Amino acid sequence: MLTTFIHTGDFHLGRPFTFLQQGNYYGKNKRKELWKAFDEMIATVKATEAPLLLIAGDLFDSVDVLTMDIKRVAEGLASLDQTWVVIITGNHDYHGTSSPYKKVEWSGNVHIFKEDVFRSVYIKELNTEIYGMSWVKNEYRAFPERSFNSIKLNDTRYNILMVHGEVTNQSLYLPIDLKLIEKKGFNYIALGHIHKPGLTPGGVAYCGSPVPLNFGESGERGFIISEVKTDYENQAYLTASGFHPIASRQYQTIEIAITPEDSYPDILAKAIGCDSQANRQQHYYRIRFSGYVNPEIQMDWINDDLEEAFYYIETDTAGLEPDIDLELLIRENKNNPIGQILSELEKITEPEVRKKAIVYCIEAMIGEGVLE
Ligand SMILES: [Mn+2]
Repeated sequence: MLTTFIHTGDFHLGRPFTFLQQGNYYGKNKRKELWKAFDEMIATVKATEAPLLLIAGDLFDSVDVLTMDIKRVAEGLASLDQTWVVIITGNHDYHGTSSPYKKVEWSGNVHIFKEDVFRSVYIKELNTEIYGMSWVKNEYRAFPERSFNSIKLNDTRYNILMVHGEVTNQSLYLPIDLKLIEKKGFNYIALGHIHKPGLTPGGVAYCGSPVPLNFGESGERGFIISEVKTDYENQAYLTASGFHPIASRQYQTIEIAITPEDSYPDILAKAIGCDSQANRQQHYYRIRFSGYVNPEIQMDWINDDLEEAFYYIETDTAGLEPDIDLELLIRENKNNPIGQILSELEKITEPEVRKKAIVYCIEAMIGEGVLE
């Protein structure tokens, strides 16, 4: 009888991480963090004595991951000798010619779906039937509807569906029609691919990425633990699912508004004031400056000047405009070289280059006392 199961996926193990802030340090730490999350997942399966673990695709980041990484996963799953593990492949680790799943031996408790039509595995001791479809190439513009429609559920069993794709009308990543899959009558639908965890009241869930992978993935991450109770009187199964967070460094994108009255130390203080010292030394920060800045202030070294206050910091000053009334300056200097230079610089088409050129020019002119 099924009592507990864990739904995870989208680990993207073996992913090479690159960061804007220099050095391989962050990539190495990120790689370690992924493995730590995998180990924590294995430990949780053991601690909860869950008899079933579902991995809904993209366990590996690519079909070119190192064999040692695949072995590490296979060993971790083999250590779950009281647990059935059911895996589907996703767009990143699709089961093609160079499938990572072909490169190592998998223990007897691991079942891997290897076709892009729906198949099922029935685990008798859990009275549970799991239907799944794997990716065998890296693009699916259509859901295998005919194969899905041929599924006939046995209502006396606990029925689970596993699919890796996108709940949407049109996609290159296996579009899923939620209504279609819901009405079949599965007790639980384990989805993968979308990295933001989400659970519907109808028992359809994206487990999300257990560790956030980039600045697009904000908020808490983890996996899903579901409890199953059998209602013998009504011959039904009751499933209650909860989210189990995994502690990892989060990605924070923060907007900071600058005014022309702010001095350079004011700007640094605003950036450092965005979060507590403990948080700044823990998470990844991307600070976006916006508003108008005193044209005397150069933002070129802002990242270096903030580096020590953060574990990881990247800054974006593209939304920051120099506090200059350029039209007025050009008009006031219409008959001298200052106006001529400024109106030439204004013709630069690339906005970032234009902005910098005008700021440097004005700064130089103020520095030389030509302009005040
Ligand atoms: Mn995917």
